Parts: sequence; structure tokens; C-alpha cells
Amino acid sequence: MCGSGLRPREDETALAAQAERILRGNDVGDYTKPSPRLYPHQWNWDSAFIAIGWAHLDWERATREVTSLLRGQWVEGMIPHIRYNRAWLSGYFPGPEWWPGGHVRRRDELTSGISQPPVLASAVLRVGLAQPDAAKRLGWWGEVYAALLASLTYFSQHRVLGGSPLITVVHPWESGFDNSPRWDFALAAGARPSQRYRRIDSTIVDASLRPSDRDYDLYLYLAELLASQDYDLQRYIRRTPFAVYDTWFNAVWYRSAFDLNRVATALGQEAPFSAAELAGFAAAFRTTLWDEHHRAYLDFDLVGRRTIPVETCTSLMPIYAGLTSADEARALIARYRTRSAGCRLLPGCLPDQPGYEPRRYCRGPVWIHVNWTVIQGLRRLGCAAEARELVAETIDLVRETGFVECYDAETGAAAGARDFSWSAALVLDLLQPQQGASPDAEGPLEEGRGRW
Ligand code: 9WN
Repeated sequence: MCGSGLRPREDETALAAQAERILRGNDVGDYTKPSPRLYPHQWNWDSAFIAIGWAHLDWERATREVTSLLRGQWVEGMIPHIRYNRAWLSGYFPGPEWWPGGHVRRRDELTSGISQPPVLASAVLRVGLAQPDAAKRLGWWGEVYAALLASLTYFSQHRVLGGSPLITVVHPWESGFDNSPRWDFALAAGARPSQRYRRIDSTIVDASLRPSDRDYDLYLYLAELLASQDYDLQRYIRRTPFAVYDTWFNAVWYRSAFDLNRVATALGQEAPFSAAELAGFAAAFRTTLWDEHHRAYLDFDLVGRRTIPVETCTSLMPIYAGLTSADEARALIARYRTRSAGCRLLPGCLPDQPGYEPRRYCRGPVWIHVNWTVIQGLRRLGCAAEARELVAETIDLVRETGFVECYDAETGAAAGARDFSWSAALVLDLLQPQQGASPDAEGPLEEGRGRW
């Protein structure tokens, strides 16, 4: 572990200016590209994180990031993981032709057919709270509220199975941690798509850092399968090799439901997610995903009906959601840090796990959004010292290596795309003084397991 202690203010100002340059450089008007070349379209959770950064620079711009993402919403409420920009269709693979028959509300929109971890409602709470003018804030919340509610109830209504309230993730891309070693079990069957394809990503970023061709075979096989089953979970589940309760995804949904309740209350409406519903969700989360043997939260494979025994950073996400007590959070962090001693920050996967690779994408590298998310949870739980330590380490790493997509878990060297938007946006957020109307500072949050 390292920490820089007191940093000169000018240094932070320079870092914030660099982050701002990256966001402005990737800004294409109503959305921000995650990175200049590798990801030219609009991505769901990228835009949520990015809006949090924009809120510190240009509030109206932050709101546009959200409203443009919502244009891709499907009739059932799902917000797709990619909203394609027609101008750059040749620059990214796979394009919208891999997601035929989508259920977009607006016929002029081109989107993917899966979603991503639903951080958007929490981001909207934050962005709103960054607006000191209450009329503006409430006006904007009022505009986006119904769409956000539909985006969360989509999961609780259309992505549940067999009476459990937990949400089923249907594709590794949907988890946001595409080639995580947690999903290696699904590669065993060697599933391949019916169509031939050519990747573009590995011509932009070194192939050794990206998911493998075997991973892509699975991703595209599942895309074809989803489309053939009209994106309907009840049909898809009978044929797919991949359907999981992802700890991170479910924790994020819980947090967002909680945060959307706060938006509703501010708007003078009844909280849409009742205390009983959230308590039921929290109880199912604990019962299904806590693994006593590993003493960790682990994902669940719905096809094989078994716990997936791979420990990664996502096992820390209950901290973010308020699904642990402060003591549990400290214990989980301490354990993760001890087992990743020699790594920077909280690496994406524990080095003692099968499939760990320090430089390859979701198999080990450090990600800024992972650390930012844990920091938010620690702050809410009052674990201020642990949060401060992670903030200092994050800033050190970014000062050293820049705002890249992810960082070699052991050396901190750049891995993945350069000038990565959410790294810039979230560091900009971490550089803000911790006071005033932040979601963490605002009002007593009566949370914890099953309560809100
Ligand atoms: C596929 C944009 C996205 C992130 C994901 C990350 C990566 C895409 C890709 O990039 O996924 O969705 O082409 O690799 O895994 O979390 O949202 O930054």
C-alpha cells in the first residue's frame, strides 16, 4: 500500500485540468466517447460515470449525457449497453447488425440487445445534487424519473427466475467485466457464432491486453442466441450456457433502487421500491451470494446451479451498495488487500485466483471505477480512513500513469485504451472537496442490510 499524504494543491489542479481535457476531447456533443478510438459509440454505464464528472464542469452537459443515453431505451424499459452512432459504425465491432429485432422505443435509434450494470439512477441522484438551484434540479429529475424507474423495474420484472428477486445477467458484456475469470466456465463448451467475423478492437489495442478470440466466439454466440429468442429471458434460459447472478450487478441495482427512492421522495412522489421489497432483495442477496466456505460474496451460475468459486473485486461491491455493515466492509477490504499485497489499489482479480493476468483487461488490472465505487461505499459506512487511503492511491496512480482504461495490477503501467473518459470523470470527482451537497453528506441514510 502506498499513499502520498499531503499533495500540493497545484498538482491536483493540473490533474483536474488534464481530466477535463480528456472529457472535452472525447465529447461528441450529446455524449462522450469512452475513449477516442476503441469505443466510439455511447456506452450505458460509461455515460453514468462520465455524467458524474461533467457535473463538476458543466451541469447542463452532464444532464445531456443522461438524456441522450435514454433515447436508446427499449419499450420494456431496458437501457441498452451500446447506443450506436451512425457516423462511426465502421470503427467498432460488433455493430447493430448483431442485435437484430431490438425493441427500441424510437425507431431511429440503433442499439445493442443487452444492458449493463444499472448505475445510472445513482449517477442521476449525484448529478442532481450537484445543482444548487432546487428548481433546476427537481425539473431535471422530473424529466428523467419515469425512464429511470422503467430501467430498474425492467430488471425486477423481466430478468428474474424461479421466485428469486435477484437479477439474471445474460451476457458477459452485460456484466461490464467481459473476460473476467469468473466467466471462464462458460468457455468450456467452445460455443461459436454461426457467422464469420473480424475483430477491430485488437487492431487498436495490443491483443495481449484484450479478451481472447475464444471469448469473442462466446460473446457473439450469445448475441445470436439472444436475438433468436427475441431477447426474452424465459426463452433464452432454456438454451444458454451463460446466465448468472452477478454480485456486482445486483449490488448496483440495489444501490440504484435506493437512490431512485430518494429522487422520488424529493419529487414528492411515493418511493417506488418499498422497504419490504428492498429487504427481500437484500436477504436473497445474502442467502444466495454469500459463500461461507470462501468467506466472500461470489457469483452464481444459474445454468450449472452452483457458486462460481472465483474471487475478484466484484466480491467487494456489497460495500458500495450498503449491503454490509462497516465492520464487514473493513474485514472484506483488509482480506482483499492482504491477498493482493504487491498489487496497486484494489486489483480487478485476486492474484491467487485461477485465470489471473495482471495486464489483461478484466482478468487482473486495476480499474478506476472499481476503486471509486468502493470508496463511495466506505465513505457512506463511515470508514473514512480506508476511503482516504484509496483516494490517495488512486490519485498517485493516475499522476504516474495518466487516465487510461486500466492499469497493470502489479506495476501500475498503462493497459487498454488511452484517454479513458470514466477514469478522468471519476478522478475529477475524487478531487472535489468532501463537503456540501454530496449524496454521502446529504441527509441521514438509514441503510444497512435490508433497511433503507
Ligand atoms: C463491450 C466501454 C466498454 C465498457 C465495458 C468494457 C468494454 C466493450 C468492448 O468497454 O466493453 O461492451 O468492446 O470491450 O468491458 O465495461 O463499458 O468503455
